[in-house]
Amino acid sequence: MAIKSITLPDIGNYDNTPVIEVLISPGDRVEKEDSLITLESDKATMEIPSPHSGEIKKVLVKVDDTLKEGDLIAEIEAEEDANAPAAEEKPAEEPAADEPAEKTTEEKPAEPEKPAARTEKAASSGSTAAQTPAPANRQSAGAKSHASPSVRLFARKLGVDLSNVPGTGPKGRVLKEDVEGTIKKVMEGVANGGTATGAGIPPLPEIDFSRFGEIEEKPLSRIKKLSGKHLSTAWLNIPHVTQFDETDITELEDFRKSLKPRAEKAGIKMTPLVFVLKALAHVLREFPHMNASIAPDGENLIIKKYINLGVAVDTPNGLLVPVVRDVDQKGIFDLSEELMAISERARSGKLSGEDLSGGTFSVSSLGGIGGTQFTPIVNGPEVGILGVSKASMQPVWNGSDFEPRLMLPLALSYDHRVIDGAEGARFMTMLSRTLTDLRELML
Ligand code: CAO
Repeated sequence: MAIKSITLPDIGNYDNTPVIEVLISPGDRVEKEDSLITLESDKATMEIPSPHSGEIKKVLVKVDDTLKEGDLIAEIEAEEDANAPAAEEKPAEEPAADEPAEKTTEEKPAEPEKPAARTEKAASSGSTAAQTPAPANRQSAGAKSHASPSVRLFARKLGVDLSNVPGTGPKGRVLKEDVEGTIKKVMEGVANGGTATGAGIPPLPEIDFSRFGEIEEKPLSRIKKLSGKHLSTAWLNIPHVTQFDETDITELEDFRKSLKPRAEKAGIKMTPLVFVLKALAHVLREFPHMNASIAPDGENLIIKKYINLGVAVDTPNGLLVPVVRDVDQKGIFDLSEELMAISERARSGKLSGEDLSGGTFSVSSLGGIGGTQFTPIVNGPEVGILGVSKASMQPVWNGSDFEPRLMLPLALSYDHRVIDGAEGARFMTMLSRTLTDLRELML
């Protein structure tokens, strides 16, 4: 073992090139070819590799120093270079397997040497490829993202993981603007009430659709923009499980029809949904964890002793979720009247802030439209949401025959951090039982 000086090798026609990054400290162990410092001229950045393996004893440069060939970089207690692997004989300019063959203007030195010329120089000076600075766009083996050292430095300073930044440069190279764009998107999400969780998720690619045909660009409604952000936040923050069931509501439907004349007389439209709300309130009493929210510190569960159900309403401008309060304390007629009033206010844009707040669990019914099932997104920070699809007559086996029964498809999505699968299944089973036999409500 001997102390050896590491000097700046021939880097082409560059004098007084500033150091933008010092990657080593005294005491660091480096392998041959590990980068020691990064230089950046006005046209190119390059990492200077170590010619030896060993322990760094002294670092003789600092950021903003300017270097020329032969200047001292560091002192290393070098190990013997026994049996230098054949790969080390490879000229630095030969692109790595995963590296783009071309280099951008931005990345080329001002007066680029022909790769062959630099190879010759390395060989004639007795230096190995290891001593020749790697071009700026060279990636270390196994590196996931293509980016120049200056972009890597920029990302590192801002704590951005480059593997999360989609590159828009040639062959997917990550540019400084890509890092800036990622940070901007994250900051917008946070500023708009999102949480930082999931912020590292790469954005979808931006595509110029007009390249493929005629397009028309229309602004999203204010409601769509707001609900879109809320839905994304809920989707990203809540580990969802959706459990499906089909409930026999043949008798419920007979009962509803029998009440219809009375309801019509009172000017009320009584749909299956109010029965679902009533049954839900009953089951939520038995499953208080479903009528809860995780505390912001993530350490506690806040259980609500009131049952206020948010009902998703389809409006011309987008989805709104007004809240029907104290559902457990109201009768079917009152609930029907309230549901009619609140959905009318939602559609005519007359909901108040009060109407839209205080929900403890939500319901999304597409039963009046169609479809057999869908997976609703939990209206966080609530814990669960019930999706209701269109009931249909189906042949159901009763043990000896097929019977025509009216079956209602239900989908329960819940936050799996709060509700275990077994609890979710029990909840659904009790809800189904209650809807099939409304006498359960009296128990
Ligand atoms: N199965 C079969 N028929 C059903 C049904 C079901 N599950 N639910 C409702 N119906 C019937 C009703 O009985 C009514 O029939 P009649 O006109 O013969 O009486 C018809 O479908 C229309 O009902 P409705 O939709 O007007 O009333 P509702 O009480 O079922 O729902 C409301 C009210 C406000 C929830 C609903 O109008 C609505 O906006 N639904 C859309 C919700 C939504 O967009 N969810 C998706 C959110 S997530 O993207």
